[in-house]
Amino acid sequence: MVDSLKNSARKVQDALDEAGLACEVIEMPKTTRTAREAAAAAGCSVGQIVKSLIFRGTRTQKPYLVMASGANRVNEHILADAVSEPVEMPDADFVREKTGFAIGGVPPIGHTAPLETYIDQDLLQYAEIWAAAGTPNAVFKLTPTDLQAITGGLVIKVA
Ligand code: 5CA
Repeated sequence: MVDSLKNSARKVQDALDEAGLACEVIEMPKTTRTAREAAAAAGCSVGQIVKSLIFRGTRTQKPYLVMASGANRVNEHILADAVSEPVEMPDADFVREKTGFAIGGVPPIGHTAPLETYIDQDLLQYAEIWAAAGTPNAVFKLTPTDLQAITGGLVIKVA
């Protein structure tokens, strides 16, 4: 029953509904805090897990959201080129402040404020991908096309 969702997962379900996407947030019995754990819980490959990573521009302090394949490590130099400034990995407080969610559950949508978003081109090879839905055990399944539509993200090579 959707009404049993935790507040943070409910926020994501509401954002999905508002975006007109027929995606259902699922709370797993086991942790989905890391990409590997999420893949095990969803029964998919690690590459099909969408990591929602926040980077910070070192000049502007602006947050950038990178939706990366769970199989990839984001190359900060490539991202710096895309955003035209050096980037760094911020601390957990910055992530919570800019997204409204804690690390381990940061979703692609439903953030405190809209975020400039980039999508790992490697995610486009899959028919279905899974993303975090607000908490360390909530996920939802979507297509790469959906991900582009709901985030307005620019597809780039990140790894
Ligand atoms: N729920 C899973 C799968 S969707 C998940 O959220 N994975 S994740 O990769 O998107 O989020 C974890 C990421 O948060 C890590 O890859 C890392 O980039 C970042 N992270 C973890 N710990 C910290 C920390 N202390 N400070 C800043 N970033 C961190």
